[in-house]
Amino acid sequence: MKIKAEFQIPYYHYLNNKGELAENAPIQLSDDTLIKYLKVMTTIQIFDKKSIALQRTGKMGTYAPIYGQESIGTAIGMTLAPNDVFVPYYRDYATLYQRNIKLSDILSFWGGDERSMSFSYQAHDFPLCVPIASQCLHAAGAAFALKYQNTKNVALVTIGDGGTSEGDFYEAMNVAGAWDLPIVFVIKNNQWAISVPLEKQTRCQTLAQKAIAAGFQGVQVDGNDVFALHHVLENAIEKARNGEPTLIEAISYRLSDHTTADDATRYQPSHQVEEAKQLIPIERLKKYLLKQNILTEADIEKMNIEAEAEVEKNIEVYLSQNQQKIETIFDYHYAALPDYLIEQRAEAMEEFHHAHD
Ligand SMILES: Cc1ncc(C[n+]2csc(CCOP(=O)(O)OP(=O)(O)O)c2C)c(N)n1
Repeated sequence: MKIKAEFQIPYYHYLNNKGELAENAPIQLSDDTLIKYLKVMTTIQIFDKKSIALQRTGKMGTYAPIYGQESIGTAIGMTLAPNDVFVPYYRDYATLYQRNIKLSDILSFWGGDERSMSFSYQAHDFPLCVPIASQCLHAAGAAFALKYQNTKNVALVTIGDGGTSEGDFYEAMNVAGAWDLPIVFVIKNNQWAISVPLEKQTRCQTLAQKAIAAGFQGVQVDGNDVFALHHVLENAIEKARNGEPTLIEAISYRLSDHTTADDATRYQPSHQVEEAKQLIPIERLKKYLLKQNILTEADIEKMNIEAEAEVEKNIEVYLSQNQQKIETIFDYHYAALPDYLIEQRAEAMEEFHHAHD
């Protein structure tokens, strides 16, 4: 017997929970970069809280929160170049925000108006994607196009831990390896796929090792550590520019309900939630910035106030937009509606008018 293949999965972590940076950390981030990190994460955390409030008060539809996972999307936004192609799943507000997508457009999406995802002003990025893992194939297609056109741009796609059990994920990974595509896959491993915990999702020791079967490197990174994320993403994006894909598994925790239609207290063990709360990325970054005298408490307070005002402005824009008519739910799928949908359409219109009279 001979060993035909062996592999290792590295894990990157530089900023500890006390806000101390490892002495041997092979990355330095400028004060301006770190302040931008905090600004984006603060804005998105406020956006998240207010979005939940909008849903709870009947002003928006179902919404997928990102509490506890703000740093992964922020790091992607910080490292991906404007002309690269970003292919999100549905918890990617931090990245979209940095790629100039209006927060009011994200609210419109969750308000049921998908026209807001056409991004006429950022046309090469993809819309939020709810059909799990399908975005991986779209990203592989985009990466193929970028390669075919001889650009040095890359596609970066995100997916949840549960999504990595889908065929679309494996197919996209396989073609990325086989065709040397300029692509980076980022798994936002928040430990849960709705109520299914990771240990029931897979027997794999890591999700990152799924890359090995596709013929390229998989790495794990502390998804609550902006230094490690920045380092790993920068390297992976650079490698992708030369036709070498990477799978990044960013470890985090979903400190929220799956969506506003869920109640996570029914299945997330409270001791686990308490442990995860000690690891919140924004708190860790604040500790570092305060310790290093890069920011003061007053600076952070000012940042909060400014972020709050920006989010409020976007909420006003969202609320002042004309709502789509209720019947549009039915109007764009069929050339001729089947009878049962004609009936449902009429019923929906009647209920809507009844509720708004
Ligand atoms: C193809 C498909 N199957 C099922 C669903 C229903 N669904 C929505 S979210 C979700 C769980 C996804 O979990 P994960 O990939 O871990 O991402 P997370 O929501 O935790 O960020 C499922 C099964 C869907 N949207 N699309």
